[in-house]
Amino acid sequence: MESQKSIDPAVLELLPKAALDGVETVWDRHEAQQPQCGFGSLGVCCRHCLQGPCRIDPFGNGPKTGICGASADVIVTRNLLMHVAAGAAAHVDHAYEVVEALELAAKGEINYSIADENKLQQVAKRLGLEIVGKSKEDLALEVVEVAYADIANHGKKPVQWLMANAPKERIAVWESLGIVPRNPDREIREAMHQVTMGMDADPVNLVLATAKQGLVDGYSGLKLATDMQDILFGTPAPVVTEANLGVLKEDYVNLIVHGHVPLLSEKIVYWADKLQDEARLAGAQGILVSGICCSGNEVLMRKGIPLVTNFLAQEIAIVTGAIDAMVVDVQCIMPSLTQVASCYHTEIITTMPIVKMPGATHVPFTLENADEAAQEIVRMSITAYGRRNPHKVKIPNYKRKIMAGFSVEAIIGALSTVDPVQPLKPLVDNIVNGNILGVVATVGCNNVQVTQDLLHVELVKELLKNNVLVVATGCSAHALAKAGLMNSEGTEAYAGESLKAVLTAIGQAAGLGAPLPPVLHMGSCVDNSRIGDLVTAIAEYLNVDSALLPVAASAPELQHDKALSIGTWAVTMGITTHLGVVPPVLGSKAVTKLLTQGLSDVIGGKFYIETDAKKAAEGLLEDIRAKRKKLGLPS
Ligand code: BF8
Ligand code: SF4
Repeated sequence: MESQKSIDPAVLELLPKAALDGVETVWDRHEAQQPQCGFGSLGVCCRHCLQGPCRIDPFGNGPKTGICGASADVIVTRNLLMHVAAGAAAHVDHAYEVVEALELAAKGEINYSIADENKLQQVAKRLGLEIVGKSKEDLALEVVEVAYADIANHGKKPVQWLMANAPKERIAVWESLGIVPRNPDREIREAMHQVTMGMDADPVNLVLATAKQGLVDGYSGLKLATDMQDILFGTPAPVVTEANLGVLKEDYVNLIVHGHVPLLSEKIVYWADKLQDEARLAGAQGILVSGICCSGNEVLMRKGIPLVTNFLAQEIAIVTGAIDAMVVDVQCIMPSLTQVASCYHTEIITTMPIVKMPGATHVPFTLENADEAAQEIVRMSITAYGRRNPHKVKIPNYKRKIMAGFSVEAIIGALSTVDPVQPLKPLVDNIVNGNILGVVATVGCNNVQVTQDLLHVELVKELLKNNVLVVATGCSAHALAKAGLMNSEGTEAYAGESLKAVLTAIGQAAGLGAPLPPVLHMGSCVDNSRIGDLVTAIAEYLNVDSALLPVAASAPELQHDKALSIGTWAVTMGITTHLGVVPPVLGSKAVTKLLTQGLSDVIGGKFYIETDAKKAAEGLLEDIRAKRKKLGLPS
């Protein structure tokens, strides 16, 4: 049934067209995989050495250990550590690419500039650097040096980016557990070592190692990447645009940016604007750049570029027949894209040495040739427009207005219109008095195992009704944008009375003439660091441990290793973190209990697994109320 695939009306409209056009989608391939392996789903399959694969029989009288003697507890935690370390590696790799860009930009060796000196100074101050009397280039180089010192650290010194930015109370907890990372690369290497055959066989030790990877992700991945990107491209401020497939324009060259690192997509946006005339000469009205996944979020936040769709509908976007080129960099790019594109005129363009696809055109993108590569890509999209078959074009008429761009700086900016001296006060006062019951961050992906966007949207509607303020990133933000939860009308329709009153008052004070949206779009997945910064700022303001705040997180439809590592970081921050898709851990009862209960005694946070949206909302509300009660706040 189509309706079980997605709740996005644009996707539902195009699925029959996909079938007619002979396109095989992610949903078809998911069906072909049924039934999926039960051992793998429970996490009790091990392929860590060539004596295997081994699998544990979690229910019957089959083997209780692998050939080497590893138990279900060991196999499950070893697999989990590997997932989380892979997620951390993806974000750390992303972050250091941008560190390198800042270095070369500051040296004047590439055509990128430092767009946000104020952010640079804030970052430098946090790192304890002197800022007075330094040019922005010199200060940037000092900041870069600290980032490089973290990956060059071969001693026991903790990661400086973490020490400078994490709440003090949290650092004390992590130190007591011995999980403060020293050097992101070394920690990831150590994790890869720790999971090999004949290494760690203590599930508790493996779970602590997993928590350490969460910290690597949080500070040397997410936080570092966001800091660098804001310095290079600017800190987001509120922007208004639209989301969903209806943003595509039939008479324009449609060029999609897809992936994650804004180094490429920023250049594409720039050159698409410069080359509008060439598109007009080719018979189009102009060039429209729009975005998928986190590349979409990045250029939305800083440039107001419209959002096309999220992870699960990346193929469906091509089925519109109106996409002339889709350019990708790294992460979350389905290998099927070239196959789908072969049914249309769409050009798939890969750009990175570690992401190539047979059937795509590869335009190598480097920091040094960024402008040339971007121009070439824009021109390829114009040429492809000339090959478009108008009979194959169908753009669903669905799009929603959205307000995005809510960096912490932007949120504080809006709040300072109410209280310029203590900008956090209006937010915190309203949390304390119960007008805002709590804050929930919804993050992460789509996952084909569940109806696209359903869990995100249903969970959030339930939370809003109960006066919980929601902040969102990643594909969750896309889902909520498409559902009309990121505009003032969304506040009128879905926010509980006291939440609505607060959002209306802030919206009026900030001169919007309308309420703030009930869900604040805080950016891409690396921008989960912004949520961490907000939580840290509130905790500092109240002088309490972040683990005590009435704050929770949810990755309702997670699929990627990165989502698991972000979730692990949230747990280390002391935050209850809901997962709406069951991760492969249930094959060990002891480990499941540790992750969902035991961890909270040790670290303050825990995972909460619930696949039903209503029940998940109830569970999160219960968690928030319990935290309020502990703080002596009315609930
Ligand atoms: O980094 S939410 S599907 S696009 S992993 Fe991927 Fe998941 Fe989307 Fe952004 Ni994040
Ligand atoms: Fe089997 Fe042990 Fe090898 Fe894993 S490490 S495949 S459980 S023998």
